[in-house]
Amino acid sequence: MTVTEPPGATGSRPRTELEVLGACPLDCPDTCGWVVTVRDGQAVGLRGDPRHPFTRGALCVKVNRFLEQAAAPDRILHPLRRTGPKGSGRFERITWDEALDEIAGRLSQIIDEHGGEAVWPFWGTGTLGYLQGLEGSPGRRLFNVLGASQHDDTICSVAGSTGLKYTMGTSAGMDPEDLALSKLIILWGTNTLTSGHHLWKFIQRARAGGAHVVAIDPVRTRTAQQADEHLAPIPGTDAALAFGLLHVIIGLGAEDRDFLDRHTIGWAELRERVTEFPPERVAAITGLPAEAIIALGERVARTRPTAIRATMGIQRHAGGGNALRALACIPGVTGDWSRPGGGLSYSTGGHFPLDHAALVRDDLLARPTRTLSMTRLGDNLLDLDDPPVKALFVIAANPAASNPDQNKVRRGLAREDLFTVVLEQFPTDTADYADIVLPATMQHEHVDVHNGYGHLYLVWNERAVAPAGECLPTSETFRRLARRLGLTEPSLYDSDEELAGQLLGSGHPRLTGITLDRLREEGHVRLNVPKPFLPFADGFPTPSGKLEFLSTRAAREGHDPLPDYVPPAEVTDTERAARFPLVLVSAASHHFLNTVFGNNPELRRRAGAPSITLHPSDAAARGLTGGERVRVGNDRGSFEAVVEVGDRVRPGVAATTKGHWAKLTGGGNVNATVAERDSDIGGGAVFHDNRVEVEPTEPPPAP
Ligand SMILES: Nc1nc2c(c(=O)[nH]1)N[C@H]1C(S)=C(S)[C@@H](COP(=O)(O)OP(=O)(O)OC[C@H]3O[C@@H](n4cnc5c(=O)[nH]c(N)nc54)[C@H](O)[C@@H]3O)O[C@H]1N2
Ligand SMILES: Nc1nc2c(c(=O)[nH]1)N[C@H]1C(S)=C(S)[C@@H](COP(=O)(O)OP(=O)(O)OC[C@H]3O[C@@H](n4cnc5c(=O)[nH]c(N)nc54)[C@H](O)[C@@H]3O)O[C@H]1N2
Ligand code: SF4
Ligand SMILES: [Mo]
Repeated sequence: MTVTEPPGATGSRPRTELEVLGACPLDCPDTCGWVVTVRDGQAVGLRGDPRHPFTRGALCVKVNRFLEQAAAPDRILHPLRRTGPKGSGRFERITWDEALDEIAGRLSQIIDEHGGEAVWPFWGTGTLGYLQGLEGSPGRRLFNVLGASQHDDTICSVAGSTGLKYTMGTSAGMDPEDLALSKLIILWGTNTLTSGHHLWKFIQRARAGGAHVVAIDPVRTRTAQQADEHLAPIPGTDAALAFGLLHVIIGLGAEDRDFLDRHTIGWAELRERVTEFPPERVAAITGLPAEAIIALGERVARTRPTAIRATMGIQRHAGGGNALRALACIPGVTGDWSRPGGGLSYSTGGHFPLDHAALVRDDLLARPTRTLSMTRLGDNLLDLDDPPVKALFVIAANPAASNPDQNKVRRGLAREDLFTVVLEQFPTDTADYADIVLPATMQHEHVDVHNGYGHLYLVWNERAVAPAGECLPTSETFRRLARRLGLTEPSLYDSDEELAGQLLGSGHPRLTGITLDRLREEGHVRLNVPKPFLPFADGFPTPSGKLEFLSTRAAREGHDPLPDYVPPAEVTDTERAARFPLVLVSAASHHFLNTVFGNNPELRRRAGAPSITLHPSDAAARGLTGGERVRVGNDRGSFEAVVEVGDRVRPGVAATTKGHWAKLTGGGNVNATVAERDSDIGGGAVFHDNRVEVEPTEPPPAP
């Protein structure tokens, strides 16, 4: 933190101006460092930290409006109690004492009657801070003492992470900064310029060094538009494409024999599987021309190092886990893992050896309790018994807008016998269903510690200003609730700084010298890893220590020991295709971060109304020319959208974005159409594996 002299202070009272270092809390790989300018206790400016090696001074179109958002008139500033029916959003202001008394009373009664497992702490991704949100860090000690159900965070990256772990032993691959050293970059199901744009400068650096950039995405996104080449496969067919590329690579004899012998297991079996995917078959599965598959396979075969950047998009399908597994085989065959600038980059999260166990203290559980899947919220609220969920704590999540099968989720949340507490900053679609809403601080009002999942820096977030209204940090809310419940376990009362110290205290060499004091002083610190970073120079963290094309661990967990192509559930369902002909992909919005900022007037204006992009042939078949309002739906539900026509999508595929608040955009959003269904591995959500039809909402004009 630096204190600067006031430039030309006027008046009798001296003015102070502080620059406070912090971090963007949102679920974005870039985890930017930021600088808050504080004048007389008020946050008057926010900019990217120019010294942060990844941020380099720039935030993004969304977070540039963070301070405006923090001061927005709809910010929740006091505890609230519901006065209208569930879902109505009608509340009265109450005091913290009243709120905590009511919560403690209801909770004790529910636990007495139904046991601790009737309580479900439901954590989302509103903040990735270890102290205020990530993976349920705050409150988890308390819920463990209460013997609550465990929350399985399946909404985002579990399929891909688990799939990659089978092959690589971890989902943490390349340092994304090392993409700058690549000669071929494949942006595979990732919209870099929208969903984590700071990586782009490293890609541009590679280009300056002669790299070729290929985008593989069923939609011509901003990123695909900027690439040198764009392949648009049928959604959910990436594993087949990966095998097709390997077919070409192996056909050319371009595999790295030495790497295969020394660092992999299951090469013979993988090669056998690859023979099932000649380019002609892959062309039929993916809808890509065989020549394009052959040409890209040849390019990978002859270009060292090749980097694959694949993030969360391609796993949101029935075969999502296997898709990432298959992609991870490519650098194993080419040997790119041994070259700086080569390999696969997905999430760097697993490279941070933080002591998460010390933070969440699962040892406080008296006995193991059941695990409830986040993306089965509807099923779990409506169909569970023994015990049913009777108390739901929603923490930094907005499931009524973000979860699959919105209508089912709402039916669950509407249950009169369910006691729901929502810790929030804004009156979201979910908060409308709360019995009690507790006001949460925003990032510049609390402390937190973050790691990037698209870089290798730890970032400290210093508190810059006092909380707005009566808002409390989520960590403090649970300390107060513990006290109200009369709990005596001492660790429930550890301060935020104590918690941060425990998290950093794993003793791992990558953290040597990275103390809380140093992190606080410097704002960000890179892990103790070399640059460039070869993550598997000392072997892969698999059971064999090698890259496992053939995974006995996968087999033990009920999967094919080899990666395979698992077809998407709805994309390839011909019966369903007859009723709902359009495959709808709903990826990241440029102007919202999940549903955060979905209520910001300026970002809503820039984003426009929810839209659906149709290929000209699909539009023409429905008599649509663009600009019409339509209802987009299937047997699960529907939402309103405005038609855009363009060849940004391939025929049969339609595109929209996530993030719109249902209540601000006609009462439903895209998740009214998405199924509550699990992916092949890890039980992940399948947002892009979805079929719909569109119908005009207005009668066509008279001829
Ligand atoms: N601006 C902005 N940034 C964000 C977010 C946001 O909401 N807005 N969300 C954040 C979060 S939580 C996450 S998880 C990430 C998500 O960001 P990404 O990892 O980029 O994931 P998605 O946006 O879901 O999808 C990425 C791309 O994959 C494409 N895609 C969909 N299905 C397939 C397929 O089967 N194959 C291939 N090859 N491509 C496919 C989509 O068209 C899309 O362009 O971004 C984070 N960053
Ligand atoms: N159709 C479709 N749906 C999707 C996706 C998709 O690709 N397509 N992507 C999915 C993905 S990748 C993700 S990660 C999920 C995200 O889904 P969720 O985890 O539900 O995340 P958000 O919708 O952003 O809601 C987070 C809420 O946390 C609140 N919040 C922020 N900071 C804090 C804090 O410090 N304390 C507290 N108490 N609250 C806070 C915010 O105000 C916000 O309302 O959405 C998923 N939904
Ligand atoms: S959302 Fe991403 S790009 Fe924007 S400020 Fe946050 S970390 Fe940076
Ligand atoms: Mo996500």
